[in-house]
Amino acid sequence: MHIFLFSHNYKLDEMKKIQLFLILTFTVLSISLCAQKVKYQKTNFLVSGNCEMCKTKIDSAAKSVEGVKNSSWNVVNRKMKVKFNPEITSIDQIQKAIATIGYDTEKFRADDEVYDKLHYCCKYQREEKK
Ligand SMILES: [Cu+2]
Repeated sequence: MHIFLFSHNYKLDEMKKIQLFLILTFTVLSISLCAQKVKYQKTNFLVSGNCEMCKTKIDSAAKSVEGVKNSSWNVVNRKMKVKFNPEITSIDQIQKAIATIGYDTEKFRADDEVYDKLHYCCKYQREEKK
């Protein structure tokens, strides 16, 4: 009788230990998964434009895209720098958003209609349509 009880209890203890071990493992795993930081991607591309007014519009168009962390367009060399979360958005989506408001990017050309409506000092020199 005694021996049976002992062995029974012993098995229970082992089970509890295994259970505890499993719970701990899962807890540590889930915590480390939650704590994983967003890995932002950086990209550079050219965007046509002329002035500070263009800059305000281009930057706000890029920032309006969900997943864009920050963006900065350089009025002198027309280079756009964007930092974004590649799990939420893409380079194409960001360039499209800029082209939508009238500014040509490397990959997308703005609609002529939208370009024509730009403020006269923002009408940048455009490459001929191919
Ligand atoms: Cu402008």
